[in-house]
Amino acid sequence: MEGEAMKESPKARAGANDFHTAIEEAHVVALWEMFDGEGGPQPHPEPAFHWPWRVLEPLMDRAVDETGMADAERRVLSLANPAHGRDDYFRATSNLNAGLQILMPGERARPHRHSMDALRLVIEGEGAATVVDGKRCEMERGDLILTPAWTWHEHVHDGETRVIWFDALDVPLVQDLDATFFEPGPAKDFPILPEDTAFTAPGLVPTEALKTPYSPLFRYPWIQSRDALAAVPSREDGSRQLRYVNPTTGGPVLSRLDCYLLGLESGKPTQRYRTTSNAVCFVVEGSGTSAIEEVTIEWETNDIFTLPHWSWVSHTAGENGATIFQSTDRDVMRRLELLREEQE
Ligand code: GTQ
Repeated sequence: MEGEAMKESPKARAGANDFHTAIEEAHVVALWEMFDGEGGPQPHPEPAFHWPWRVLEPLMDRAVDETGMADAERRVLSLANPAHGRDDYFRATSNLNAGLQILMPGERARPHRHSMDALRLVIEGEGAATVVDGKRCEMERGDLILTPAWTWHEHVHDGETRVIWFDALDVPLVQDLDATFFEPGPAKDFPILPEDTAFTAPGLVPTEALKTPYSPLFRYPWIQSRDALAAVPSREDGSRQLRYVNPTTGGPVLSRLDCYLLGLESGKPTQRYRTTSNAVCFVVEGSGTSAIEEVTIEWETNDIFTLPHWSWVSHTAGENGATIFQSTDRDVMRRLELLREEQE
């Protein structure tokens, strides 16, 4: 037996070793040894992750003690998903960054622009504004404010209390594509865009050709989004959904961030679905639970949690129903012909 093994295996093994040494030296990899050729995204995406407001809120106050706006470009706590490691601190989920930003009365986050798309969903406070390419966008709870790629933006605050908002950006995708550009202010050379009031009549848009790859509306006020969602017919599972769109194209508000508002009826689990796109959820109203593959998240108002791609998802709202804002990379996946969606 041993003699036989001595005759065949070592030779075969030596051959294999020679081969593996040779391919390593040649900087090539034998693919047939790496893939089984079946299934979805491999390895499976990270588990869903949850950042509760009760944990983050005290840290925002401490962030104010830690740094003044003279020293910080932006006072942001970036939500770093542990599945991606602490060094990858811009990844809340695969392609999406999220964070919380705080500005105190009288403070200002100076103007800059970057190649990343960004948006803000206001959590609390009054009297702050984001100035986007010279347009002043007031920030009130639930408002969506867009700061599209390469638009100048600064945050100012003339109010009386702290202002906190949710930030979402496409940082990981732009970093992976190595297309990050950043320029500090002063802001200059704004494109000429119609005032937001030019879009406030439903179904009417200016005929003047707008060449921006983003919505010319930079502010989507909460009172309008809330009333619109309330009027949307419910699906069979009790959920209602709105998409925030660029009124001139019907497409996503930003080239690489596609936003939705989801209304949930109390106690009714939504139909399970999965998609190749990723989402970061911000709970605008209510509480509930979400079953996301093997993870169940119990969320409350102002909590943030992720829906990683290709994970089966079902949400159930608590007593008074719930409203969830979702920032996604869905339209990126669609335009790349990589969007797959399934419902049970
Ligand atoms: O407010 O411009 O969360 O540049 C990360 C990068 C916010 C901002 C972030 C940014 C900003």
